[in-house]
Amino acid sequence: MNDVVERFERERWTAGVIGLGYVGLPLAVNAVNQGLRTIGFDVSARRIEQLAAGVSHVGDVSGEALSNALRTGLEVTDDPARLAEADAVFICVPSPLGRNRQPDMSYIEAAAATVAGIVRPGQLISLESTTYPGTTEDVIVPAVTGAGLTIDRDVYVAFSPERVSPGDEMKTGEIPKVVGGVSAVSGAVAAAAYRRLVPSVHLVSSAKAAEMAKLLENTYRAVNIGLINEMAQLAHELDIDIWEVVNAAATKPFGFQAFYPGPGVGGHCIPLDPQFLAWRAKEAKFATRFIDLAEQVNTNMPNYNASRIGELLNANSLPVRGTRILGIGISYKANVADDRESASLDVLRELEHRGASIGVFDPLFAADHIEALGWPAIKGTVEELGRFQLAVVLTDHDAFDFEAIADNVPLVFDAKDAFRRRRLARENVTVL
Ligand code: SAJ
Repeated sequence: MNDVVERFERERWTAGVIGLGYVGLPLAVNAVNQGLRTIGFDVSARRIEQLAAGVSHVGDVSGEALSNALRTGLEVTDDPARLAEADAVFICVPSPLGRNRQPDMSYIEAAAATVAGIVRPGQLISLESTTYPGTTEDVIVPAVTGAGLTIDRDVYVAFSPERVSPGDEMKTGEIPKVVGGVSAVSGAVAAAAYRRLVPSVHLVSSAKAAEMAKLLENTYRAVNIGLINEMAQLAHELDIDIWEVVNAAATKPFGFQAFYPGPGVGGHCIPLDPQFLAWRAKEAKFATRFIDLAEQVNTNMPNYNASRIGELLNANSLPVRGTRILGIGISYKANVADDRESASLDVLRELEHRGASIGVFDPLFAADHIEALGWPAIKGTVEELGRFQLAVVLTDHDAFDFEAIADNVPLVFDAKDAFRRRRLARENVTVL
């Protein structure tokens, strides 16, 4: 085993990545930047064609970084057979929830089938996709043994959760990684491989522990966001400014991490990941009450925001029905052009359901994307802003001119405390 660990620690081996999305592409580019030849595989021929032309679809990988990687060791392909050349294969495919919030394992299972077709002695196979504890043993190991190979004698199998936070400045190569093997030997080999990719590797005793660590990280966020969303509703009932309270509590230099209320919880991680744990817990006849309660509170936040907006209109003798409301920001979080699972869309749909006439202003999206959602795309000119009676700030991209919004729209509902965080005090702005 030591010679294998040595090989991964010292030699120039070849990395293989299955899935070149917001996790796999940064991993592949980082591997090349660490001096490793890398074969990036994706099932989408179109995505491969674009990547080969140096066009990146991932916000955290610039066209320049991609082109540089293509020049210095990255090959992209839609031919899975090329992965046989890789000494370590990193699986970075989607792991969404399917119908009735059950894990949709189809992408991981398809990747496992690809591995079964290319796996060979000497390889490390590492699953990175967020999933329920036990997946690596249940799905990846059988793909390897089914190909006639033996774990630890021929092939090493591990799990290492991705920790990408889209739009944040920390890059894949700078973030510590948790690694857990299906055995101690596989764990040691995987840790050696990952030490070539990231500055810090934290080895745990099993793949299941690594799978659970990822789910704990994101469940921690979902539950604390649920807590602050409930506190926001209570504070409003008590006529207390929740934002002032959070900022005050955050002055405590220990034992408190600030979370903030908002339109709800979006993205492809926080709303979904805790459900993997809840699903696996149910299989073990265990009730995950915190996860379930946070899910209830967070998924009700769009409705709560719509009610608060209705209250504000009412206080200004305006019915929701027929009022022209401008949605400011549809991404699931600031400075990211991604509206998957975005609570901002849910707020606007609820307002429309209550009879409002909706327009959308989000400069991170093309007009046709917004119009495909069923709403006119506003470019933010003074003339356009003046057409609306209320603006609702749902995602506070840095690109917005908040002064122009408050100067030209009579009423503003600010679900992100965007104005005060930018030291813009405005009489016509009401915070969540
Ligand atoms: N949100 C709140 N209040 C908060 C924090 C977030 O309402 O105090 C909302 C955001 O607006 C967003 C959602 O929750 O709609 C998720 O926010 P996020 O900051 O967790 O954003 P993600 O999902 O892009 O990134 C997360 C990572 N974020 C951070 O660590 C800061 C992390 O949870 C995971 O590493 C990553 O997803 C992942 O891929 O699992």
